[in-house]
Amino acid sequence: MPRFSAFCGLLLMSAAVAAPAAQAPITGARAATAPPFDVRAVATFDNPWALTFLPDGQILVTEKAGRMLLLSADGKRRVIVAGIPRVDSSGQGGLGEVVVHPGFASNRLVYFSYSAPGSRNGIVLARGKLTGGLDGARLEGVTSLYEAHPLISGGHYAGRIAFAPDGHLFFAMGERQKFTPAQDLNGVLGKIVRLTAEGKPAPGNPLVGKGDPAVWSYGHRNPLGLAFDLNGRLWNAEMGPKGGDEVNLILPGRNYGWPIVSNGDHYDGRNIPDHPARPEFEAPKVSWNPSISPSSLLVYSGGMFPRWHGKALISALSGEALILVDLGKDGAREEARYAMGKRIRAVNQGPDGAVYLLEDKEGGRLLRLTPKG
Ligand SMILES: [Ca+2]
Repeated sequence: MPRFSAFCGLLLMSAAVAAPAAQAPITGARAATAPPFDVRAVATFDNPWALTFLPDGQILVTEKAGRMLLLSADGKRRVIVAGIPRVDSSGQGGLGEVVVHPGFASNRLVYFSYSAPGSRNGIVLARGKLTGGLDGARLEGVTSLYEAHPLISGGHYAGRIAFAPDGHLFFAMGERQKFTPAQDLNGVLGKIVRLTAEGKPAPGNPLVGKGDPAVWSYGHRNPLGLAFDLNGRLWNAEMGPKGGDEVNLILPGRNYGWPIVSNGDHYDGRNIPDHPARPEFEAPKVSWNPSISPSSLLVYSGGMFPRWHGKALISALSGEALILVDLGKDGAREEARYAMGKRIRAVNQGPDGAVYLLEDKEGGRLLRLTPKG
């Protein structure tokens, strides 16, 4: 099942473990491991971006240009979901994340993100109620619950959504390639915010009085992966600049240092001090140089791949791989890298424990991974 299901009801925010002082090793290019899975293509899309599963196995997929599709569990039948607002799909914008509410089976609520039309815009968190099925699906009553601010033009948006085990919603936003917004606590660009399921700043957020009341953590660049692990800890994966892609353990009120520190450097070659130079900022638990371009992060909770249980799977664009990361008590480490030969835009898990990937770009396929037969 999607990211939120397999948690016991721990009280996690406050129980999150303290960050160890140790600095993450910088990982270089790594040899691929022989994959323990068979791959079957089950559908094809035009620039797919995200996918999620309904409890019965049907699949929702977003395409960057603005379509949401509902597919049968086997991928063979599909329908366009009506009711999606118009999106700005220029540059890195478009229709993005899609997840279902933890209580979807009874409330049918679907949450999604998109970049709104306009010369200056923000990534929008929206919600609607899924009605109908493969004979005609629609999101009814679509409402914008939250919009990133300040409004700005261009750059990367992120827009990843994760429900916490206690029902709060975490929303990750990019700094739009404008650097300094990630450190400005009056705005939410380059931040992870913690919201109620209605999109309001959640009670008890850590920076109330010091900045925007929604902010949970800051100093992020392009946080495209966001998921809770089986112990209730929140992890992200984010794209660094040239090098310096990261996996971070996300703790309340912490500053992850972008753009002051990065294990990568500017695209034009100018140096950015590495994390060890400024230990007051949270250092990544895993960092990659050269880049792998992490596009999403799943914490695997199924039984089909016992060795992956409780570990993170990261889809990689430039890395053209699925990367297995062991989430340890005090750190994390890359455990295996499975070459996929294509840019991978998203990873998620079906209700039966199979792992699904979306390839990037036009003609991107939905791949179903099952243990090697
Ligand atoms: Ca650096």
